[in-house]
Amino acid sequence: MSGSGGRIIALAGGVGGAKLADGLAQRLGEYLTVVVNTGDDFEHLGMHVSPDLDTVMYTLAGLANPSQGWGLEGESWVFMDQLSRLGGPDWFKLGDRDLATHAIRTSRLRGGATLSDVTEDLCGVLGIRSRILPMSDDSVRTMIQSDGKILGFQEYFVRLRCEVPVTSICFEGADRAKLNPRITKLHASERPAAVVICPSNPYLSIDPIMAVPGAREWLASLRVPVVAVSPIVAGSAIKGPAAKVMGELGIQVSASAIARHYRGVVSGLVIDVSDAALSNEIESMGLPVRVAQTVMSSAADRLALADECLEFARGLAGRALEDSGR
Ligand code: FO1
Repeated sequence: MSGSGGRIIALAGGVGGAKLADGLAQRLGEYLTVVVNTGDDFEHLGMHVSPDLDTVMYTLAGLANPSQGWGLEGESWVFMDQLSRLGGPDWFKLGDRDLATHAIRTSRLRGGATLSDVTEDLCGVLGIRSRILPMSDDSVRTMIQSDGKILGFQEYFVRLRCEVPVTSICFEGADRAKLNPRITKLHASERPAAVVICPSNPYLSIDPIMAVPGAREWLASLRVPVVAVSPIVAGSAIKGPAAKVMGELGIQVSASAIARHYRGVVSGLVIDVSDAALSNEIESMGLPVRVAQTVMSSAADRLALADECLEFARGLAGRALEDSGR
């Protein structure tokens, strides 16, 4: 499965997802396709910004800012300085080099290109061998309901720093969106060997992908192991607001809750070594568990987790799908 053993599809959102996608990309090169959440996309200063696509793209190109996780390493901020001086909206930081990506994307989209076309061309120029596909070429916007107010995702995430409570989450436009046709075409020529759901926020990054009509059916129709990595480790999120959001939605913050969330979609769950004690509880839900080090602090950690996922999926490949609760 790794290298010569077949095509792998990864589903990913932003920073946490991009790290595992990077480990998989190092192992699999062109045999990896990453399907990316675009629910975080928004129009800002007249530009179309696709934060998760860019985070995955920059990470796989080896260009990401390692401390932020998003944006480019060695970025300069002359544009932001001037924007602030002019009284412009400076809550969302657009680096000088990063701006070029948004400008090219916006102008190509206005000229009639699809988000998939632009992403493919940018990835080509950046020398990325794996394929990166937006979940849809249509507009889907993750919206946060907080105490009666509806907030756009970046307004919630960046401007308000996730400080307001989440009452509910919806994916505006998802019901009218079409799953990216390049995704459904993927297995027409060659059936993938497995799907890996990266440790992205299940509620804010993976659910928008699943909300696109046909996404769940497409996953099930592949009839291959679908392995998810829990982003919750020892009752906390490795990064981002997953734990806070789960608490606010009345969901227990644990890897077991992630197992319940993904039940019916995945055929196995990778949990962190610190959660090994939850294995029996999760397996009693009919979901096989792999215990691994899921916190990725180094490049070697990304590769090691990628290998764990691929080996786990290989082991599940022979199992009857009904046995694993799908
Ligand atoms: N995240 C922040 O916390 N602050 C920012 O100012 C910010 C700017 C930004 C610009 C371009 C881009 O592609 C991503 C950016 N992000 C920023 C990250 C982004 O908001 C989130 O990481 C994702 O949407 C969540 O996955």
